[in-house]
Formats: sequence, structure tokens, C-alpha cells
Amino acid sequence: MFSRRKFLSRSALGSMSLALGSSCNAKENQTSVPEDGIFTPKVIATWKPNIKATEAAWKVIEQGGKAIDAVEQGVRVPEADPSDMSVGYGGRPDRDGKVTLDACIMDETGNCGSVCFLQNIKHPISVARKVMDKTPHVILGGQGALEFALSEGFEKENLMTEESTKQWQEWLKEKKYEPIINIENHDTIGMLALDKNGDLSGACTTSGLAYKMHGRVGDSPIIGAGLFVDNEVGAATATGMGEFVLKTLGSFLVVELMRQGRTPQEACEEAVMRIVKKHNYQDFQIGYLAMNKKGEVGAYCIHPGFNYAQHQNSTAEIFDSDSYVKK
Ligand code: SD4
Repeated sequence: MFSRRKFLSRSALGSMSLALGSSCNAKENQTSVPEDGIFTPKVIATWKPNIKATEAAWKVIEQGGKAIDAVEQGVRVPEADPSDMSVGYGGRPDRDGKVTLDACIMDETGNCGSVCFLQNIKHPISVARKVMDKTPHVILGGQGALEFALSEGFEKENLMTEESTKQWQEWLKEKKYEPIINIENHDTIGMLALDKNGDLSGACTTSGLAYKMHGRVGDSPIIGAGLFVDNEVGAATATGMGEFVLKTLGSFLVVELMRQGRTPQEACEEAVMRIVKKHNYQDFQIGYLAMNKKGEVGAYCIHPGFNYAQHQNSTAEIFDSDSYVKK
């Protein structure tokens, strides 16, 4: 079943609770277990086209699978989809025409794995999973990540498509580096899942900013920036201009705010405010998506246009996020 509805504006509620903020702060681990002890399995992911990804993840959850397997299977969908030009195969390249990929994954035990600046591998999330499962490390980058992937049986592939090549060649004519809010950054996937056991996991994967400098790594493979999971509290993920998520360690911040008693919505709003207060936010977008152990969800962004997909009880929905800048 699929329905589309407008996300309820929670900003009024949000600011009410923020006004009560100081009393909330003392409530350590408020969100750790739902009062009735029953967990609400759920999968959420940044950006509405990723509804296909939440569907794939939900299938794993529905069959009693683990959240970590669900998020890996889920984000592999846009990684393999050439029409998603922000992730994996068909992702827009850097200035030199190279597709360089960033991805990370984190499970309910606090284990995590990541790859950054990885080229020629269609499923960076599965390489990140192998880094987590098979190495003593958290992050592998560049050539080393590629060699590790090949040693694990991944295939070397050309990730440029006819369309991404055409767009890049067009871009080369002017070589203007100008991120366009909600367009250039669109569709990077950050996914969070809560399974039937009540365990949380997350995954994030992207080809990063289009026409970035060769070698640039964004927030998406950095644990605490593009993704963070603490199974006692909740999980968060970020999308948009990664530099500002990195500067504020956004996903870690969102989870820590939830630990202090904020709802996922309040936590996402506060993390956006940290950026807005310090930086000239006119020209870039950031969106945060969070979920706590109760399966409560929050989403907030700087500019209108961010949305997310959700699967729960086999029902697929798309929600628009509230934003700091109003339409
Ligand atoms: C990056 N945060 O590389 C990523 C881009 C992104 O939706 O999220 N796009 O900065």
C-alpha cells in the first residue's frame, strides 16, 4: 500500500518543547525503551525516490531479519540504480569525471564500517559492511579500500553511464562549481531501521557532491557526521552539503540530544539550528532524519524540499520535512 501525505508541521510543537528544554535535559535515556515494551519495527530513508529502498529493507524486517541486514539490502537498491545520480552506479562524477563513493554502516552493538573515496565498485555499502565484519578498522579509503573490495570478491566496474557522462561533458563547458539546493544534492540515501527485536541500525551511501574536487570526502562515510546509531537511544542520518554536517558532527549531535530527552524532531531542529546560527546557510541544504527506540521519527532541514520515505506495517509513505526557511 502506498500513500502520500503532507508531513504535519511540527515546528509549533517543537518550539513549545524547546521552551521547556532545560527540564528535558535532565531526563537521561528517556527514549531507551517504549513504555509498553513493544517495539514498532520501521524503516525510514532520506528522499522520496528511496521508497524503493525502504521497501527492500522492510522485506528483511518483516521476515524477522536484523536491522543491519535490512539497511544494507535497502541502500543497495539506489546504489545499483543508474537513474539515481547521487549514489553508486550512474552517480555524478567529480570534476575529473571520476565517480568516487562514500558509504558507512553501523549496527546495534556500536560496530561500524566505512569506505571513502572508493572508485569502480557498485556497492560501497557492502564493502563498508565487510570492513566492519572482517577488519579491525572502521574506515578504508581510496586505493586501499578498492584493493580490499577486490580481495573480497567485488568486481571492478565502470560506474559512469551515458547520462552521467553527457551531463559531465556539459558541465565541463563552463566548469562552474555551484551547488543547487535540493537538486545537486538530491537522493543520497541515509537509512535507519528498527527491527522486531527493537534493535536499531543505519546505513548511508553516496557519490557525494557532483563535480567536487578529486579526493573530496563528505560527511556520508564519517561515523557521527552522516550517520550515527546508539541502540540505547536512537539513530540519525544526514543529507545535503556534507561540509556543514562535518563541521557540526550532526548525526552524533542528534543522537546525543535524544539521549538528553529531546524528541527526534526537537533533536533534528536543534542540529539544524547549530548550522544556521554559525554559517551562511542561504546557498546550501542540510536535512536530518532521526528515529528513537520507540520508532518515533523526526526530520528537519534548512530549506523546503527535503522529504523522506517510510515503511511500517507494510505501509509505504512519503513525508515532507518541516524546514527552517519557510516557503
Ligand atoms: C555529501 N552529504 O557528500 C553528501 C551529499 C548528499 O544528498 O547528502 N546528497 O556531502
